[in-house]
Amino acid sequence: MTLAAWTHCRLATMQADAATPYGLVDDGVLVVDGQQIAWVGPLSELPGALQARITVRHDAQGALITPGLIDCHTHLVYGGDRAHEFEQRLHGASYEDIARAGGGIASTVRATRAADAASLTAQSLPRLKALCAEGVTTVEIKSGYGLALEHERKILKVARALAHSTPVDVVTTFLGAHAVPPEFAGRPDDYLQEVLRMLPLLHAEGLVDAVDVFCERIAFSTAQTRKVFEAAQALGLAVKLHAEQLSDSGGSQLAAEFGALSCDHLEWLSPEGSAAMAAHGTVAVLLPGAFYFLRETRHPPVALLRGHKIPIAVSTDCNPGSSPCTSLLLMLSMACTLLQLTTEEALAGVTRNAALALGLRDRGVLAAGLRADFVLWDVAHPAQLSYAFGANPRLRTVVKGQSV
Ligand code: DI6
Ligand code: FE
Repeated sequence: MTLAAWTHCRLATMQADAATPYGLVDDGVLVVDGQQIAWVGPLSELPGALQARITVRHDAQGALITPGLIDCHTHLVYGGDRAHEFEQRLHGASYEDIARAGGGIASTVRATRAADAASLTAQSLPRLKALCAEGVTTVEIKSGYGLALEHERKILKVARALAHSTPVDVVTTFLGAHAVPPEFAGRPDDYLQEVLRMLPLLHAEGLVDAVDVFCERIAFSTAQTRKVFEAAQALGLAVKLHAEQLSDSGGSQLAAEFGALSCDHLEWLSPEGSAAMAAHGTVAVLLPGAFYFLRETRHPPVALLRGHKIPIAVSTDCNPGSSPCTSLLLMLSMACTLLQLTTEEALAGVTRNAALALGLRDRGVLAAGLRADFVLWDVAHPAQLSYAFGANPRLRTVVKGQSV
């Protein structure tokens, strides 16, 4: 058996109950046993018996080591782009105007349906590789630009297959209830029945890890969302929700009632919604890229989230309409600058709390018994990861104990 030790490093363990900010350990040691972390702590406390069994030594040369980053909300498998809509918005059209006029999500649905699996893979892989290049080791990918069985299946299969082209772990989410496709125009409830038909079929094919809905006045109502959640619950699937992004629809209360893993966006979250999320352990996922790109002025109520001790995650929301972004490090900076998170909250948002948002208990912090997913950075202090925007100080990524 191989026991490998990483030494000469500073560790940001991100353990929730750590005595120091970021769970910082100076002159730390990380011992890896196969795919798992066996021990983590200061060199001075490394047990002699364990030290005697170490067979491989890696000198980290003063690097900072954090858990592997987790991007817990992306729509990165899609065809085409929407740069022309960006131009329209700069000339005064709003995101909702464009959506109502048949652009927006519908235009990406056209491009995604037109792309075969090979083309969709070719278009999406660079986005996943860009995330990996910044130390991302787990990515959630949603469907939702197919909106018909064969195309939703194609997206989810491409998402699963991408995991084999890169070292990252991919978690898939069925977002059939993202928009009403053109063939169901004016018949949203008929389309909802189609969503309810697709879900068990795709689940039976092993393509669905969780279920999401875009609950918004330009998308699906809370009553429609409830039907999708009931279907997910019947299959034993976890749910999450795009909630209170453009208006307060009350989606967060509904999601919390279903024990949702997360509610995402939340600019318009009410005190009642926040209380419901706190009561059910639902994570708040903040998406500063969409806030920035849509030039929102309404801030997610961070003080309310803190007051309720709701875990806050941060993600790219990588998608062609509201956040064409493949940099999770940039989201750290924006989470601090635009949404006023602390640098420690931002880093917890892409590690510990992002893991919670995906229901993954085996990663997100550096602790014995968890997956050995971690990143070596050329920085002295973890605040520098949020501070220097546009920089990428990643030195090396280790996934399940292997350098990648
Ligand atoms: N909320 C979002 O921010 C994305 N989807 C969603 O439900 C935007 C999707 C798009 O505009 O293509
Ligand atoms: Fe989204």
